[in-house]
Amino acid sequence: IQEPRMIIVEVVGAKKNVALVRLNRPEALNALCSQLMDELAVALLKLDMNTEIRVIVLTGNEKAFAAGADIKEMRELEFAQVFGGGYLANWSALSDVKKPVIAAVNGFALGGGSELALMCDIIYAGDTAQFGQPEVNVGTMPGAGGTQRWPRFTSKSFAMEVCLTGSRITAHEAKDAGLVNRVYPAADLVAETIKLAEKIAEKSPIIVQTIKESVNSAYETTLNQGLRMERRLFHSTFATNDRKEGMKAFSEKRTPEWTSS
Ligand code: CO8
Repeated sequence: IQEPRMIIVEVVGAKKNVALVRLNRPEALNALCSQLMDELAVALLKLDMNTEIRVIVLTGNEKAFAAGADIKEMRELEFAQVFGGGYLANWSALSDVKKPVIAAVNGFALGGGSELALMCDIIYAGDTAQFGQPEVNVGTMPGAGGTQRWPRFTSKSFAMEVCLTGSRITAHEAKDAGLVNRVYPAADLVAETIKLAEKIAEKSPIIVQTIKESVNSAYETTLNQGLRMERRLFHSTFATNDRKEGMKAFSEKRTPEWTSS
């Protein structure tokens, strides 16, 4: 197996339980070519199975989170190739990850780059971040969730403006619109995001995973189906040792010791 060339994976945090994945193709503003997305999919799968890792932080560099799918790679492709070959089918790997994935967005998050951030569970941004869906300017449209997630995260009207104009919005505008939770000075962003990841990493992994699945069902199902699913998942926590330990520790006024079982 070849070592990745276009991403860097590090284990970070005081307890070494957070993975920091950096997109690392700075010469192309982290444009998401097939090789980079293949490397990312493989790395995410490995991290999802690695029991030492509790939370994944995805970032780029200060200039760009990612400036979109690789236009130079796409330029000569024909319909039959992209449709028949399932072009960029590996993009869904990120939304298949069971552990929490937090995006730390500095610089450009455009097109597929913005969509990649929207696939993450939480988005923090640096004050220089810019989000946008400029596909309309190159004669195509978002293809990795842009037209679906923007309206769910913000509003239909806001999503229409972003997708139909291709104009970029700032980190603060993205926060006001409900896309981004917090905005930090660009230089502090990754450290602040790792702090958030460490806070989540303190919790029981099995319960964290269950909560992530339940929150996601709010986007994927009707309210009634989501509520039924939430109730069932809540019931299922009673089959875990961590639920017993959590409530016992509360009664004994001590910190719980999670075993993720
Ligand atoms: N693809 C390929 N190369 C890129 C891309 C890109 N998306 N973005 C930047 N680059 C390259 C540039 O070509 C340039 O390379 P070179 O030095 O060889 O000319 C290098 O990165 C630096 O870029 P610039 O010189 O343009 O830097 P500027 O600071 O002047 O401008 C911008 C920065 C504004 C971000 C500008 O680069 C830009 O507009 N980039 C394109 C943004 C864009 O249109 N993105 C959308 C692409 S389409 C898409 O993402 C569809 C997603 C569908 C996913 C479907 C999954 C199933």
